[in-house]
Amino acid sequence: MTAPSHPESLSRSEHVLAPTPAQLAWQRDGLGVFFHFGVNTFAGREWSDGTLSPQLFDPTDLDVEEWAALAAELGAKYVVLTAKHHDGFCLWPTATTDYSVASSPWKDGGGDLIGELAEACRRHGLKLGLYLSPWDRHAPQYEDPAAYDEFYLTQLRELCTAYGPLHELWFDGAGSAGRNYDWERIGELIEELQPGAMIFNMGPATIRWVGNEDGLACDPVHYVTASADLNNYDDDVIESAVPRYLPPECDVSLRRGWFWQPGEEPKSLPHLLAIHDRSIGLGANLLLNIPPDRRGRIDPQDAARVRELARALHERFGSPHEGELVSQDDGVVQVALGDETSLDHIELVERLEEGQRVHRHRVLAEDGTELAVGGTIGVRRLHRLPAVVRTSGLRIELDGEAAVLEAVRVHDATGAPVPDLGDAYLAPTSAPEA
Ligand code: FUL
Repeated sequence: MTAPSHPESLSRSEHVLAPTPAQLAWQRDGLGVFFHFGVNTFAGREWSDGTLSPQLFDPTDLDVEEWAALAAELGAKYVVLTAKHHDGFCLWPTATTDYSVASSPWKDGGGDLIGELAEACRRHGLKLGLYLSPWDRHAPQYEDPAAYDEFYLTQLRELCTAYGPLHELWFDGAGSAGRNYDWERIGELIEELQPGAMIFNMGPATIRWVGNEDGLACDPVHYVTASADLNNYDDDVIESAVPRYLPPECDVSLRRGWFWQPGEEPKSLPHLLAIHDRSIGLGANLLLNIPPDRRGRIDPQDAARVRELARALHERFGSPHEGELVSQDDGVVQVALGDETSLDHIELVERLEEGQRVHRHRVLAEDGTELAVGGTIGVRRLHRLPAVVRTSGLRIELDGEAAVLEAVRVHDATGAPVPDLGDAYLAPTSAPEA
């Protein structure tokens, strides 16, 4: 298949790029939980420069079981842990540097946080992803690109061989503007050792960053693109010679910062629900950061807010009414709901095996009243209606060659908390002080 050079040509079906089965499975997972934990947690820092003492890393009551249980309770399908943040401190006893848990008082230097979390994830049916910052402010080799590439490849090899199947490898572009890493060898190594892992944003990426750290996508959400933003702090854009199928992941922290800091508070429930609807509800994945505190536990305020969110999502979407797709002809989908049904949310699922097709859509009630309009649908699209509607069927009009829906569900969320959507939540983006 020849990849198109202009997005307009994507409407020609022979040119629509399709996801791999692993990409589609990752998209269907939808929700992940990020854990930022490291020396910064103990120093009240967002970024540090690689000089903090490993002696600081001393969680007094570390309980990864609690982390995994909370992620599972929220309905997450995967987690991503900062194996190494920009400061270079490693959460596993790597052979590449002594700047790691092996030099810390935690378990007298005998601990392996990644190993512990991998086991907890297995117990809770969660898939494991790891973040390995390319930018490393501790490693002296960083000044010598060839030496650093070897060092980084060795770290990646350790992570890819010791902890079972990895679901995602998170390559954060922060600090890396203008720097080239050996992506060819990094890609070969992943292909050899973890062929099922999604590769976040850099090099041979299979998924991309949505372009902000507020957890917000915008309609339309295109899965095929030739560019992705590098990071939150520079204007650099990663361009590929041809478009690729690269579905977005929206990352955002429950709190203001990525690492736990005293005095910060979790985002409000309406804010979190708005993020849910602007990410998962637009067909993107959501990676919600829940930063463990200095004990190595989840801050009780954070745990309570996450449980509130889980309950609120369950109230809204926990009792779906599955529509019957009676016919799909020429972009018109007739959906039977059975008897007159009350609904205030509509959920659409596009068939994606042959690529993303829908670029506009309209949803009408049985009597012809327009209920919702939008752009892309993708792996899931949620429409919240301003009020409850009663109807026994829906007519859905799709624009997009060979577009097909896989499922239509409706929800009656009467009484459940619903968010006030808007862009008011967008936060400013400046680099943290390091
Ligand atoms: C950013 C980093 O600089 C932050 O510290 C955090 O890890 C976030 C997920 O990505 O670009």
